[in-house]
Amino acid sequence: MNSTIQKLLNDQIKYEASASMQYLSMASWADANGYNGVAEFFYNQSEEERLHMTKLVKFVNERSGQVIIPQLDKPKDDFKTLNELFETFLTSEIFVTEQINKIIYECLQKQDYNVHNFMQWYVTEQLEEEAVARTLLDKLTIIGNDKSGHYLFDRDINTIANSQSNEI
Ligand code: OFO
Repeated sequence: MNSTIQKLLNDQIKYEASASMQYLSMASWADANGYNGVAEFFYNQSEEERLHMTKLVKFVNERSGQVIIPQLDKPKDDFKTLNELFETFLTSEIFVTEQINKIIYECLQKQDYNVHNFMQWYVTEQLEEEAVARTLLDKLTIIGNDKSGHYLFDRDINTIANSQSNEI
């Protein structure tokens, strides 16, 4: 495997792992603050990101590359509002998309169509996750500071997220 691509894939393993820990931290914050629906949503997101990470680890090993399991920074764990929580979600997903695009670019430069093909799954996944994050943030913007709106948002979050991903 080309060393630049291997390095980028290892970086991506770290980003997926960091996203998983970040979402776990967000799930825990939501749990502690009485938002059980939001907590469940982020526990699930955290699991998904862990699977994204593991998929990369297995792929690099299958290609006889060298995997480096990374040390992670402490995730953000202090949020003032639900809006801040979901802004963090969207920012994280946009960042991950940008990093995936860098891998795709490098694959085309180095003509590694095998990795390019593998990464298409992540491109599709990111399209979906960014759309879900934007939809949820839009709903929160509409709700504003209305506490009963937050209650309903927490109750309905999985329905909102699922209807979004079904449209894609
Ligand atoms: Fe949504 O980050 Fe994984 O790919």
